[in-house]
Amino acid sequence: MKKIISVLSLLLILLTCGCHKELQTEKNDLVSYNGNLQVNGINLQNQYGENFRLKGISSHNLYWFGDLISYDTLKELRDNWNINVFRIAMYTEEEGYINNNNIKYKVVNIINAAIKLDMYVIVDWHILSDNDPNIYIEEAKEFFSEIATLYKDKPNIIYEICNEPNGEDITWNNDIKPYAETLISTIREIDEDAIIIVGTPNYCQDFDEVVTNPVYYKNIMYALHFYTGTHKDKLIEHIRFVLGANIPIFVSEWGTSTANGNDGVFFEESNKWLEFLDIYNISWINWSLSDKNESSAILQPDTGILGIFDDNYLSTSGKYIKNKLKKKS
Ligand code: IDC
Repeated sequence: MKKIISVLSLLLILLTCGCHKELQTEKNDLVSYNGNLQVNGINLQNQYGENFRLKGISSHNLYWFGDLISYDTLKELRDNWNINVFRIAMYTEEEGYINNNNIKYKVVNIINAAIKLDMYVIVDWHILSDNDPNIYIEEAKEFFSEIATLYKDKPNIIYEICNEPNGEDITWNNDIKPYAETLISTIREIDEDAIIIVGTPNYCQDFDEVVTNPVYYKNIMYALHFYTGTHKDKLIEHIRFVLGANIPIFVSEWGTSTANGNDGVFFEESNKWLEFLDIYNISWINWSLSDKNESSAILQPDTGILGIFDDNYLSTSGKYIKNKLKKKS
């Protein structure tokens, strides 16, 4: 009997180790393997010129939900959710950087944790209510110069220079492209080749002018954002056309809700979008790591970080997203 028990426990230990191993991040996802990323046509590639895909989660506004993000949170997301990138949404307004410069120390802490964990990290200048990126262009130049100076030698960093330009009078040709060129040249003076993601008109959904007038720098990708309860087939068809025009797309934000961040989860529509992104190997980041009472949050309301470690505290969207991230494609 004793023998049987000990054989059984050995088997159990072996089985658990096996499972655990399966959940660990594969080497192929890590920065130490993939190195400096590059853009080739519409594809994101690693240092060996192999197509490479980033998938991860975005923070919410750091001022409200920044405390949820730590080395341990990122490690768990890396090891048990399979994320290989984390997006730091540093709002400019709404208690963000403009009136609260110190938020940049939080940004730096998260970047440092991601570097230690061998993960990619996106530094997002999260404009939103300040719809025109030119409003705070001087602050943006200063901020990105500082970040680029600190991290120019680290392949982990991806710059996202303006979350979502919006407003009918804010156009690609007149406002966003000139801003992008200024910021790209500011960053490139310090960091010659990191990936830079550029926001596009109408909350990152209208590429008509981008297609005819892209920026002429290498390693640039263009942001597409969608919320599956609001943005459907029409936008998918637009993006098919954009990809056909050889414009590289990065989904730096999407949600399973409607565009207000709530009223989800839209499973069928989300599946459709993810299948579309799979076909083109497009990288994606889900909105958002928060425990706010809104359906796009991955954690149940007011449960802190519990859900990161224990599925019982995940929201419906959180469960859906964790499943999708764990499914390798
Ligand atoms: C939303 C948050 C919500 C917050 C609001 C304003 O989910 O809790 O009150 O911002 O700060 C975006 C934006 C993103 C939005 C999100 C959902 O990039 O900041 O977050 N969304 O509305 N674009 C389209 C949707």
